[in-house]
Amino acid sequence: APERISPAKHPLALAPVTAPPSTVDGFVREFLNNLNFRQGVALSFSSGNDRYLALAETVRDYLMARWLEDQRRQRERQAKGVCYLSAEYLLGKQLDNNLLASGLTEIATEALASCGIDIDELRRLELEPGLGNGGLGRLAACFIDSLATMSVPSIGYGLRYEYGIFRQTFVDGQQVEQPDRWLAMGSPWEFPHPEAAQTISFGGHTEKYDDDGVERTRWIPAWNVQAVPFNYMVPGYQNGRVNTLRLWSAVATNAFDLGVFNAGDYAEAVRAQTFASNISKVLYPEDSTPQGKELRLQQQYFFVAASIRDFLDNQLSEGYDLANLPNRVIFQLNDTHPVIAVPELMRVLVDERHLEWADAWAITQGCFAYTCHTLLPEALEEWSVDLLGRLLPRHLEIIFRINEEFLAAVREQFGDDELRIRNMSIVGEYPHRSVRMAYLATVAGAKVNGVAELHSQLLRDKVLPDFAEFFPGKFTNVTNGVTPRRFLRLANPGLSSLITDALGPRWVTDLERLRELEAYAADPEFRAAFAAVKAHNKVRLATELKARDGLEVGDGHLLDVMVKRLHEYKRQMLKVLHIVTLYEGIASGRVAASEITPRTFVFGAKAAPGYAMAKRIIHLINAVGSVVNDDPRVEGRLKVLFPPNYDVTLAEYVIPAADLSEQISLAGKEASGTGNMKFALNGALTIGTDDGANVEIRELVGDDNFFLFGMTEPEVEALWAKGYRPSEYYQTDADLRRAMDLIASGAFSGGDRSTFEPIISNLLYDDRFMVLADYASYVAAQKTVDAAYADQDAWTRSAILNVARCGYFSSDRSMRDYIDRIWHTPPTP
Ligand code: H53
Repeated sequence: APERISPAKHPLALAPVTAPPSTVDGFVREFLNNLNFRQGVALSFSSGNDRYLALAETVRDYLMARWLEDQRRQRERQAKGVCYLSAEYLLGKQLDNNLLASGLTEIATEALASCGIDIDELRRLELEPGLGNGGLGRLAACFIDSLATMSVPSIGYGLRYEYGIFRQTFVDGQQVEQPDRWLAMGSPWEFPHPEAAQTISFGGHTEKYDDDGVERTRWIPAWNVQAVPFNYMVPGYQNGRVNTLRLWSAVATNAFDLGVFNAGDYAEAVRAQTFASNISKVLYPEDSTPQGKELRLQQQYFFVAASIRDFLDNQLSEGYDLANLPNRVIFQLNDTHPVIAVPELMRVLVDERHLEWADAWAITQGCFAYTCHTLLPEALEEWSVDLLGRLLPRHLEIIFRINEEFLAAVREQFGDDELRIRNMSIVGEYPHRSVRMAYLATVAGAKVNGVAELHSQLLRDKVLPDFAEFFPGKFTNVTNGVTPRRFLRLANPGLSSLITDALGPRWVTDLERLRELEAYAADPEFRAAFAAVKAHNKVRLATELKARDGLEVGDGHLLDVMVKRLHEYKRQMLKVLHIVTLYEGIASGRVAASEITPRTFVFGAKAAPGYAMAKRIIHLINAVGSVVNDDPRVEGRLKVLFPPNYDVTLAEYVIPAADLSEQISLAGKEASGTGNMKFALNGALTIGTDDGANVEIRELVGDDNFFLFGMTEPEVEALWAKGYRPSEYYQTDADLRRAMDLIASGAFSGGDRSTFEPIISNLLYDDRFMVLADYASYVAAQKTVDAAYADQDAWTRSAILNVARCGYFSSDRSMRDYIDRIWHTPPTP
């Protein structure tokens, strides 16, 4: 706990902390102070990075008074709050967001201009903290933004990876990963608190002991590591509220026992000890396909153990009665990654605080809720009993006991139905003994939610049906959302002004107001203005891609965008087959180039470094791109662009410029998707399957404003049941055959037929994600897109209706649903 200072006497020490004056002069003074006194440079000799850091510090200074006040109040009020536990936060750049939140954008721009500085140049210098892989990490970032904006008492807990998601480069069209040194130039947005470090333990064994006649267990760990918290401000949108994101960094403990190591080998002893600091070194780059590495389990335990201890030690009032904990906090488990928090809380309550097991279990069940983000079996983490026993022996015992009592309860209800018991056991026996973290979370959580209607339904009916039956009422849905601050207000200033001119400014925190735009869709003047914004955003993207990567967007082209992680289930291959079909048609002379709607295809996608097929598909996209872009026969008609290193910063250019949003996963595979929401909100039309949140987007925008194709989830199931033979589609569909043959012929690999052979064979003989089955339907839907795009005015009308009808997808609404259905944590404005 922080040390208390005896009452201060100086009047300044008694006054509340105040922000500098919100004027241009006030800003200039603060900025120069920071430049001189913190960066230690004079303006005339400062580097761009100096100026960026001083600017960031200045924005921080303006937010500081509110932050300190909010921290004080949260502690004083002891209102129920949310601890969001997430291994990933994909934050994006902070400067612009924090300027917007504090309402300082104009003042800062003018202040810097008056010092001869172009604020845009400083914006570019910021490196985004890429502390996440994709949808799940970005969702966490949207949620903490909404919680601050809605004044919900909350704190985000996570890991401060020294290296975030890798920087993607292409060498001969193939992905090469580079380390992301995001901290190298300084990190002005974080506040380290080494004095508040926690000691986190691993390994060793457990033993029973007699505590005045009570038998207890204690854990004798083998090694420790220090968890140092770094705090980040999470400002609400112009509401004077600043919440906290607390990320943990691992540091070796300095106490080490020389005797344990080679006596006298000081250097070796130090080296062995510092390996502990590896824990927060790097983000694992797999999105929804975890690799089960020991270091990953260390990361997970490290951050949740530190977070729980931090909450119990620092957020609760003196002498707090832990029986009331469920009325004070809800720990939201973001996927299975933080689920080891469940046995950790049990261990703290039983072993350290000496509560009875049953009481501790009741508290634990009241304090956790679990969000499942996937349907892919390989994404539901399992940890081998061996590994858990070695790394966290006490936690393994606790898990066994939880499981024993749970299975006893199951037997009581269903009798000795051994198959059911085996299916529901938290400890799986095959192919090796392992702990099923999703089951543990489901048993422990007060609620379990999926992330879109369809997903929650499939979760209940297909993934966890026995649990849904055993725990009626535990399962619920909260459809994902995205923050309108970053993904509309900041990313699309043109559309934002247009909306504000029409509706006033309140849509930014009340996105359902966009409904009122429906009336404007009928107004030719508004349509023209809307189309002009889209055109402007395309130019902005074209300029950026040219400067960033030397890429050229086709003039007047339909901008057709597919940006997301590279995964077979997301089916980038379907998009490739469409492009090759268009190209082959022209190149072979069967189709006149003039018949084709000019399109620029934009891809953005990172592949997990160990995912060979995904990397091969990246290679193929680049290979198709270089052939298509160089072929004079399709000049002016088709372009394929694949800027490397798609990240939040690039997303903010790409999404507002898109005409067509590709959401083409196999039905039943994409839990929700959130890119789909961002595109629709920015006036792109979706071509998509009946999957994830696409279903809800289509319901809201209407069939006329959405290009649906492909099998439904029940149809997919039926086809599997009947027996899926992809090669039959190849045999019977001439367009498909020609496209696949062209790839197989080596046309995109300098005549080498082997380069992409594994892709072709996989499609022909395996095709787990049924690309070939949906190909014809997809190509037909793309023809409908062409026809629709020919009527520009009607297209614009549809685009406006997409914007108007997607207010539901604000993450503010998601937060409201979490509060109503799961958390019951009222805002404290
Ligand atoms: O989470 C998103 C969903 C998306 C889903 C994604 C996700 C990850 O990014 C990582 C792991 C995981 O289990 C799920 O694939 O469909 O929109 C946010 O809920």
